Amino acid sequence: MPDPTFEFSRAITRQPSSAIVDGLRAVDTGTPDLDQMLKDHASYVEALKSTGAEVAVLPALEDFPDAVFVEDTALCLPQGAVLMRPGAATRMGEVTHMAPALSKFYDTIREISGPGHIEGGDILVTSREILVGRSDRTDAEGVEELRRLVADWGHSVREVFTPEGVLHFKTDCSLLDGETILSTKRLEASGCFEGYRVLNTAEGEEAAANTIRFNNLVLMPAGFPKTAEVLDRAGYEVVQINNTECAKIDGGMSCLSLRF
Ligand code: CIR
Repeated sequence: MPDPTFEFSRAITRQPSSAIVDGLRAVDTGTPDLDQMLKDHASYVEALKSTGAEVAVLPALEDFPDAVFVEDTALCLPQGAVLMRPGAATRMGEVTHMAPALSKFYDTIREISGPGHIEGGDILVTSREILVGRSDRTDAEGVEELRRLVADWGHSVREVFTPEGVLHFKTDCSLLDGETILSTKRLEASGCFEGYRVLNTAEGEEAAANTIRFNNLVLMPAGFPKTAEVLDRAGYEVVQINNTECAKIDGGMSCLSLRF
């Protein structure tokens, strides 16, 4: 039996559009370069495919600057998919564009209807529960609606908190296997991972926390050698992907795909 938390046969991604220059960001550190981002995106898709998975690349959406970050639009579980309700007003419409792509693979699709908000970047699915970090994008009502929607699928939802000033819960952590989490020290200090095995990002390399375990690989942003070493020593097969352009608009490895 595959472990549904990291063994996947499919992924959905979306081509970056030229609107990426208008992507949301907390701090302006420069304009993302579309050509570089397209190269990085191609490397990311290749890495996913190299594990044997089928990877869909949806067409760019020129009206939605952040649409390349497909993770925020849905939660993919073995029993069905749940369409999200992003807390960023400019990202709401992305969900409508994701629904048809998901319906090709899922018979059951549920949706967060509101009034709450929730984005996929705040959701970490482990082998025992679904952790949802409240953040500027995900509120208590959004968490509660998700809890109700997935209860009969046998999933329990635990509300946790995203550190102040951090965009999403998974900006600061990622799943390495069903029981192991890579986390920044500041997030682990909140106590939310008690009972899990936790590996920490190296000091000054907090931006390496957003990785993805995808089948045999861990995809991580390039440029964080000490954290790469931590993962390597722990026995993970690491692939480093340039993330300089996505990082300018607060995006990373997990945001770029839906995995199921
Ligand atoms: C945003 O602010 O919504 C985008 N610029 C970045 C989204 C990153 N998504 C993620 O971490 N799941």
